[in-house]
Amino acid sequence: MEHEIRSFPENFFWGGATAANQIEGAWLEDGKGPNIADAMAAGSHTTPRKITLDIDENKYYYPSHKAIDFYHHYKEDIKLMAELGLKMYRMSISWARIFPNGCDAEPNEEGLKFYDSVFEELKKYGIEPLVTIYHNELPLYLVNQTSGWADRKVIDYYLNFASTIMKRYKDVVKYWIPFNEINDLTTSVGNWNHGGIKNPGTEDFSNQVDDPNKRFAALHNQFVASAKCVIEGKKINPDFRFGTMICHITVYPLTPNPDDILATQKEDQLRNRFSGDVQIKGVYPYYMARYFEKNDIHFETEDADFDLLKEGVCDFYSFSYYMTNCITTQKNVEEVSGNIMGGAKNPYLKATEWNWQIDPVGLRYTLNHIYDRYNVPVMITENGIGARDRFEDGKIHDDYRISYFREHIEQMRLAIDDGVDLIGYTPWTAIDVISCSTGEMAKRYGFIYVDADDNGNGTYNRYRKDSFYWYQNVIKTNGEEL
Ligand code: BGP
Repeated sequence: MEHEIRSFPENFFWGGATAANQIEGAWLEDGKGPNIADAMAAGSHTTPRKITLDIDENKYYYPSHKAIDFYHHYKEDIKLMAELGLKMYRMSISWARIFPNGCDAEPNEEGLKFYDSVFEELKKYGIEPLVTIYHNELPLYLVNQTSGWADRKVIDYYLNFASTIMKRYKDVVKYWIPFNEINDLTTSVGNWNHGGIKNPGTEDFSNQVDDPNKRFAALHNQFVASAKCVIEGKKINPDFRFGTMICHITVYPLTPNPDDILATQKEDQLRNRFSGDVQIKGVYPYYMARYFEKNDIHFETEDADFDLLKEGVCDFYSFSYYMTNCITTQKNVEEVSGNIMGGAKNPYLKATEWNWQIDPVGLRYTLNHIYDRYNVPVMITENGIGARDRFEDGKIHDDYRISYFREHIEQMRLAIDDGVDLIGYTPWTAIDVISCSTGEMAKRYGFIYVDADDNGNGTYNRYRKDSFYWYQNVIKTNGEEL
């Protein structure tokens, strides 16, 4: 007997995502202070982004300072998102817009008002906000005053920020993500934009000097901060729902050689499972103690931390999914890149211009793997293709983006058919943003095109891409027409 493939649930959150530092601009306007994203100069696929504690605009171009100027375009942008049909908008709140130094006694009212207006616009169109509290934006002052997230004091500063916004927006925001891609701190690339850690000798983003003691201290502090945020948030409004946000780099063994299988398991444990387990199960998995011992990694913890981790678990599992990579013990294999880690090239997959492998079937596999492991509702909070768009006569024919999304959404539906409780999808990105890893505008992800180039030149006018109309119909038909 033939079975019909299950449809997307009626109340499925079709959405789009962004992050404050990649869209807002207005980096020092209305009382905002500088943050770590503001200290990253522009780079490219081949030129790494420089990290400069002294921001020198005469010497470097810093893309976040203007970004796509969402700060002055939010009404127009949200109107376009409404036209697109978004049911959910994932955005982040800039800590330094609310507390310019990160640890000020009073919040900056102008900053709070800005997000009041953003939420008001979203409400007008019935778009549900999903707010990332920390998306790679430690206020720069704290980098100089503390050792970034490796310092336990930052937990309290974060909590003060998180409580301030959760109280202010308690009636308009229900869904929260305490940390974006928290597991990025399992790699050295996470030091700066996740941990706010700049070790002596670090000059650029893609080649950072690493001190695993500090890095894992920072990760532990973020776990504790996340748990405290969940506990505090539920007191503010018991209806709040909190999600993890794991940068899920799904890994496959390159060959059936048992050595490759084992190496893949180890990689998966460290990069993916570890952080998800802490935030959903509330415990450090057994293998981490041994990992710290073998690698001589030491950091400060308090007994009470482990009770907090148990109590402050997240309600749903959300993750970003861009690519899969292969793992092998063989040397000299062809390699591919990724947002936090690369791997060996998979001969069955194609890659983007930035060498991220495209693997829609891997998304179904990943969804099943996650739901099987955690048994809580699942949301995909980032997925998309960074590509160079051609802008001609106000049109952008991005059929490659349509194909990418079509193939991934087909696999999402199959995962739902497998029984996975998938509740939402907020692709990266609702509108073009500046790239995090390269600082380029040219690496575009959006359904909405922004006329700006890598150096901040352009009209900043917005245009609907072909993918805009395509996704609009996907949402309208609840995923029936792809
Ligand atoms: C994720 C980040 C996003 C985003 C995305 C794409 O890791 O959470 O902020 O930028 O990757 O990466 P990139 O901008 O480097 O292409």
